[in-house]
Amino acid sequence: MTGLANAQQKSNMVNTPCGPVPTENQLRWQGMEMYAFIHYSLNTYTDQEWGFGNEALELFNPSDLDCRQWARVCKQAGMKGVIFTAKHHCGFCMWPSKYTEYSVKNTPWKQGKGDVVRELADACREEGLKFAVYLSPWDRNHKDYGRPEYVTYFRNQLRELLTNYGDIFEVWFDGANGGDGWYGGANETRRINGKTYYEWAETFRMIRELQPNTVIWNDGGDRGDLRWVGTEAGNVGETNWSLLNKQGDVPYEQLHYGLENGDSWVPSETNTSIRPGWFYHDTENEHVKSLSKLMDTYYKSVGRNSTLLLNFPIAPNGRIHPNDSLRGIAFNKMIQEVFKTDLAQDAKKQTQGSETIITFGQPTTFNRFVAEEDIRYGQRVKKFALEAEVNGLWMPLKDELVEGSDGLTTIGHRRIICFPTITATRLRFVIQNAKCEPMIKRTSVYLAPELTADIPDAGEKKSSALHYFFSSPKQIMIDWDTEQTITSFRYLPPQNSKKGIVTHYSLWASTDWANWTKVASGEFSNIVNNPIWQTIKFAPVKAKILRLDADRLADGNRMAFGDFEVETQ
Ligand code: FUL
Repeated sequence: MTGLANAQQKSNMVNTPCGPVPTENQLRWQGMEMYAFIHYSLNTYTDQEWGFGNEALELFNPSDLDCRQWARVCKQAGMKGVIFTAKHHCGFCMWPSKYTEYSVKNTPWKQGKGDVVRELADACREEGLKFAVYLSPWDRNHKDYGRPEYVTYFRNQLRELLTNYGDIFEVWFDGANGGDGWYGGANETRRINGKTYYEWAETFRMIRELQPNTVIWNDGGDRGDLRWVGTEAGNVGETNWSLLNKQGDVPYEQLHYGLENGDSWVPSETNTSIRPGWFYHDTENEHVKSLSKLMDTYYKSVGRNSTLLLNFPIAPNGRIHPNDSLRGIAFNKMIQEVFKTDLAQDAKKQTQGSETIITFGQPTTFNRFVAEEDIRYGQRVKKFALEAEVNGLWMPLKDELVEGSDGLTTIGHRRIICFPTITATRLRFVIQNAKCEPMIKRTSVYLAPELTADIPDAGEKKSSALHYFFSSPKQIMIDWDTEQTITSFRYLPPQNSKKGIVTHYSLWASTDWANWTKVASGEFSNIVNNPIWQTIKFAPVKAKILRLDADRLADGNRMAFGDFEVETQ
């Protein structure tokens, strides 16, 4: 312990209010640090990210569903628990809910006698993992979605999940709410007010009664116990306060960085997938995140006072694909390797006022610094400095994963600072600004192996090989000199802004500029939160001109793209 205050001072400070403090549940949850998401539903069989709500029940018949394999992989990947998509937006229930016919009970799998939630809950317990559920509030299957009756249905389902499957460590809802759907055959668009429609306060009360030790996720609406970080890319702000205000809207900045003077303890959870999509797609098998990317995600989540919720999709056979499991396990091994030996363990640590000097017995080589606050007493540090004595000279260190500043701001549960490898005799850690007396419970240094950087893409856009033009702000034309046989169209949305992202499209083909045939139309689901390549597949079509209509945009009134590609035969 490198306390900046002695034990007596510390015990006095317990009674010194320094802003909000975590509950027991939040502390326990924060200590889990990494846990897995598992996305599995009918989408797995339709190659979609969001089901419409009318996907056929017959599709669900995995040949080799093995929840024990999922639990073993998660365990070996260093996950402390699993959150399972018991029901995604399509409304299909992975357990035999007695409140709907749209569930595993009406599928060919195990002649309708199966229960994936049960199998996974049991497997997790056998592996010593905690278990939790994701229940989508948006339900594109249910006829009553948008009406008060649906809220009762939603709570009934939640009650089933919270009473029949043992301890649930977290209840995960979803910010995606309302839009088009099947809705019992109505086939229409239903908009709801996410703040008022679900009457969250009542639902939260029920959750607390049924699962007093759980934590509730939310994205900034009615305050739960933890917050979404505003992106699915796998990072939270380098400045990350575990605070928000109890009331009021929560804009992206607050989701991502927290609120320094917030009046409630609402820590962050960073959720991302091990591959581009949340659900399994064959086409992504070679795009499982590299070890470097996963380590970068770890530093930008667990290393920034957050937890990491890492998704493993289930493949159609009912198992985690070997590419994902091998990478997940390698990721955990790398974390263990990096943090195996604290090189400051035997060093002399002297603290005076706000400054701690670590004096190494001999010149020591390292590239990571870790600091932790004792968050039982709140989050206090606002700004710190780090200097290393190299060849007799003090040199300032900065977080190399942060651009534009030194990145040495908040600490919280854990802050990991990455910098190029140095050999130093001393390290100076100075707290320059804090809300009140800092309560540092750990400082350590490590030497991480160099990782091969991801191979950057060549920077060349696929679309630069095509002749295209905008015929209107919401229409793009691509033409060729000769007739082509086109098999698919791929769209990459703009990467840094929601403006112009196409959420609903129609694609048309022509051979003469006059007669147009609709090739495909639909929705790019979840494209705003997860702006990855979207593929539109169709039966081969002959065309000299292809036209993409942006039927709906996420924001703004002019369509935009990061890139696009046309595949021909
Ligand atoms: C999003 C959903 O829309 C995605 O499909 C996925 O479940 C992700 C975790 O949350 O908002």
